[in-house]
Amino acid sequence: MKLYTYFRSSSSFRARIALNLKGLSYEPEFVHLVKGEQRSEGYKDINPQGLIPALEVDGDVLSQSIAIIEYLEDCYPNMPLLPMGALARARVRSMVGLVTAEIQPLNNIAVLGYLKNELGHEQAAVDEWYEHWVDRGFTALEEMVVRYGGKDGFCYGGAVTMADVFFYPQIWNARRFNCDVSKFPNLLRVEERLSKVDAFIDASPENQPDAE
Ligand SMILES: N[C@@H](CCC(=O)N[C@@H](CS)C(=O)NCC(=O)O)C(=O)O
Repeated sequence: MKLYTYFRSSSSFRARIALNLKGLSYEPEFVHLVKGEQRSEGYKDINPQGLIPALEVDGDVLSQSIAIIEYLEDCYPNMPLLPMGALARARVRSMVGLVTAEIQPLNNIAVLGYLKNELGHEQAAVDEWYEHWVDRGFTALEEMVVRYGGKDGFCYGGAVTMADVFFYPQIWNARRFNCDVSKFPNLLRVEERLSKVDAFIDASPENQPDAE
């Protein structure tokens, strides 16, 4: 398997964690987002959306981190990332949706660039925008973790799930943008717990070969 990735991309970070948790080796192919390599014709042949991650499997290419990780879950059910039971699975997917639909798309590199370059906002306003959507999403996620997180320090129940796989890169990114995450004690507890899991450590941006 080949993963198109960039060390700081939170969506690629999700895919790296899932691959690691399932014990799958992959060949990384680096796409430098700041240099705009995702918009090159060569890369758009691979993923017409011009976004990473993309996962190449036996000549086929998958895009969108949820689809990639659900594919891994279907093909490699060892170390399941979804709990048993329809309700439990739906709750985990709610947390995944909160991150993937309500936070990350509003704060990705293209959106921030558009606010600054096309709409002419100052960097301070762009930073405020970023923190606003993190704050709103994390306020809700904090409450969900209180309700469903159990005592072991994971987002849902007593083991790592897809909710953790999607949450961890988002808080890493929030810290990078200097958001105040101190007001989310339960999220901090989950972050602390996950920061001790090898699959998360090995997938972290600072441990990638393309880290700068
Ligand atoms: N919904 C997509 C989001 C992918 C995404 O936004 N990727 C970012 C990096 S985290 C990207 O490639 N940005 C490049 C750009 O916007 O030009 C997923 O979950 O895979």
